[in-house]
Amino acid sequence: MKTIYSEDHRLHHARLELIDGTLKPAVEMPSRADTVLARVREVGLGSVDTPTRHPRTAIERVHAPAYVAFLEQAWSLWTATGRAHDALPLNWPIRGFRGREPEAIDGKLSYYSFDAGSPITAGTWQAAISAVDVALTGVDVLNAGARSVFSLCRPPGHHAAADYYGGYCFLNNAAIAAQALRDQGAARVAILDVDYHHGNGTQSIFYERSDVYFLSIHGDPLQEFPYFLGYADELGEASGQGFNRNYPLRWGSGFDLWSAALKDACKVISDYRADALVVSLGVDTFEKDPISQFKLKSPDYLEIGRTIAALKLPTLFAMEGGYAVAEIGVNAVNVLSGFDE
Ligand code: SP5
Ligand code: ZN
Repeated sequence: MKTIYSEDHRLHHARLELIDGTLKPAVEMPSRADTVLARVREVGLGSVDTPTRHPRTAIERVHAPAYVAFLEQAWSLWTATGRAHDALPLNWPIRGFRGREPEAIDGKLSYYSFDAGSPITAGTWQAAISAVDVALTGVDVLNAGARSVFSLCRPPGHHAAADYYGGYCFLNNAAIAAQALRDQGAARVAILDVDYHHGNGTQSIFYERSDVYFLSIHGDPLQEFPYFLGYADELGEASGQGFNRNYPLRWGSGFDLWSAALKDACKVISDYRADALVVSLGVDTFEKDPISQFKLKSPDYLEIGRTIAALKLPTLFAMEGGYAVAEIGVNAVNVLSGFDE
């Protein structure tokens, strides 16, 4: 399978994130993509192509234009206040607060985000739109007749909703790809999110729609980030009722429980008669992931790829999380190699 990759991901290089009550070196770092790309080349997965630029309208099919404009301007507004270090928000509205957008950049960061772990840097905007191009070029590859494609997106996207960022995600690459597939002729698209964390952004984007079915296997929100979405009783609303599925699993879950959830999800996708599949491919389910609590082992990822391949759908894999930098390449590419078998 072809890989789509852009060097522009390096432009997003956060120094510190707030985690565990302290500022630590950001785990979502450029070397993640390097490890994955090196493994793609090592196993000879297929050609590695550069993305083509796509129009901003494709982004605005999913994201609010005001939010996109905010992301584009955030760094210059932040530095205009005399700061040269990465931008982080500090407080959020809770029950009883007003929902008005502030004028000050610090207030805008809060207004358009849900966590303090996702720094905006000098190159975040450029990197984020390059990741979207990586996803949309993947869609072009599928529409040209390929059975599958690997969009090596960075920064990741699945926590980003229509008008907010968080969880290291700014623009929702997988959601933008799914929408592009719809706009270019697919009647039904399924998004299968196998990242360790719930894909809250993707879920919320498609929650009231029946044309994009979202399914996610992830750490139980009772225990795990993002905490406030991802329960099993979230089944969609309005026209989307019955077109959303969550598989929350407790900390410590291994491949027995995880693969049972995957098999159920694949049955749902098959019954839905999707025309195309987008996989939000996070490998932070790995036993040695530094911020996660599942127990998957490297060979398990081959089996995940085989199971997904059995759906026999045109499939776009979009890279999401995975922070065990040494093993992320083997694990992510195992999914792709298993799919190609
Ligand atoms: C794309 C993606 O995988 N985003 C994940 C963002 C998670 N950020 C917050 C994680 C907090 C985890 N707390 C556990 C600390 C381990 N000592
Ligand atoms: Zn994750």
